[in-house]
Amino acid sequence: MIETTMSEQLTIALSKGRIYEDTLPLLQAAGIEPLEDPSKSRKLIIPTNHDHIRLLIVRATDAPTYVAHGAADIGVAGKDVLMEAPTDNLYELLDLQIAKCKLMVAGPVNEKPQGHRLKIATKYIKSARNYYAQKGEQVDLIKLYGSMEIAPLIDLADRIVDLVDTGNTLRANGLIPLEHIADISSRLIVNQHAYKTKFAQINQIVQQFKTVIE
Ligand code: PRT
Ligand code: MG
Repeated sequence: MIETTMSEQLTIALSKGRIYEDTLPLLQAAGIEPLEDPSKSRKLIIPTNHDHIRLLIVRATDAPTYVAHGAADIGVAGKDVLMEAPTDNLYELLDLQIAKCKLMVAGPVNEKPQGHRLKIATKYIKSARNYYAQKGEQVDLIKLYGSMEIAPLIDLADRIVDLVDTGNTLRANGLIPLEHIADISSRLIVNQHAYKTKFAQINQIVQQFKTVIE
């Protein structure tokens, strides 16, 4: 049995942007200070004030992959991303209550009557499939990787399934939210093996994060 100490190497996967910004205060509460700002640095591995703790800056959709494969011990990922990704080898430990938004169905303000099966454009194929299956509604799903709002404007699709925060993006494109699918926030995820071998260290971070989550 290898003895685990509090100063074992720990790698944390985070994405730039809102998740990084909103995770900073949580890291701070855990006494973890990044030594560089990923929005200014091109470095993708950011050292911290602890020699044994480092941050991996990854694409938001890739965070669960790094953690599932043990390339990172823990990470932060949106529930939207987790609902699409295979979650084998992962535990979802905490709802961090950050980067909140809603997964919604949206469509044109003046929707034409449909004489056909609804065509839904989305990046969130799995979530959309589950949602319409639960409603018992047959739809055709069209996978897009971004700029979903365009699809109904040029008749690629009737509606979209996308994340909505302020609703400004929908409004700017003549769309309105129609149906609420899920409330979304970011989660602390952990590699199942790391959670056993580095339990004390990870648990300490979890407890310190908890003190600042509203
Ligand atoms: O941008 P990139 O392609 O690198 O990846 P990403 O878009 O997955 O990353 P990022 O950083 O943009 O989002 C990370 C996580 O933040 C997502 O997985 C969500 O869990 C969460 N989040 C919270 C959001 C939003 N709010 C949000 N508003 N992610 C995206 N949006 C987008 C939305 O897709 C739409 O285009 O913002 C637009 C809508 O915003 P409003 O305010 O106009 O309604
Ligand atoms: Mg984005």
